[in-house]
Amino acid sequence: MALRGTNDSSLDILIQAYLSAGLVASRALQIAPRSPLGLARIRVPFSHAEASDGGQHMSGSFKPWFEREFPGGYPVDLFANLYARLHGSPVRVRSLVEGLEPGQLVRSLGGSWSMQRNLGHLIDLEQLWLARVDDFLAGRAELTPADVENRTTHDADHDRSSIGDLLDQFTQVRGLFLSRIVDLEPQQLGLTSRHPRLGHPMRMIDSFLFVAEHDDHHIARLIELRGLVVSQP
Ligand code: NI
Repeated sequence: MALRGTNDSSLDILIQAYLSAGLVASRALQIAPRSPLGLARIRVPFSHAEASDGGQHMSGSFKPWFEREFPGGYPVDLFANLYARLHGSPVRVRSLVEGLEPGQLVRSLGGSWSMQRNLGHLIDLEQLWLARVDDFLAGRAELTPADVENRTTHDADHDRSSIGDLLDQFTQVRGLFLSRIVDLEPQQLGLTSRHPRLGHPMRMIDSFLFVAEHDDHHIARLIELRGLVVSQP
């Protein structure tokens, strides 16, 4: 793929300009600028959001992660678009924690994960995504299974880290993942292996859609949490 050679610093400047334009637009619509997308108005009952894994996966207005289905079929010739989505996740997360106090970033609402723990969880899972790329390329019949109880994230206590360190770590591990997939050939993107939890074959490119959707799942939660910690001192 012809993505290598992208000037990351100039790309980041463009992305920041894009985000700034969005902030201006939200101000024009009189949406509270500290509440991206105005989602502070959405109230998820946290007793309902509690899940067996500690409530980190949203319910209410959000579909629980384990109820998601991935039928496959993502076009291989749209890999660059998927790559762009995966590339943008660290910047999107950074925009959502900007301006918040340390106490807001580690605040747990209704026993669910704080903003920092959601970010730490994204960092923790990057090893799994890398391992699965290796599984596809090695021709393994089944992908490396996820730790469905998220023990790593529960044990890591990401609330004790600084937000700056967590952001840097996510940028670093995602960069490693991107460098691993950027040069894959279309034929490699079509390699298939069985997803252990979903119980059906998955192509490598569809596994990247799985990663992008998992990013969005937790980024949506970060948007919601940002609105809640700002509006509920
Ligand atoms: Ni998750």
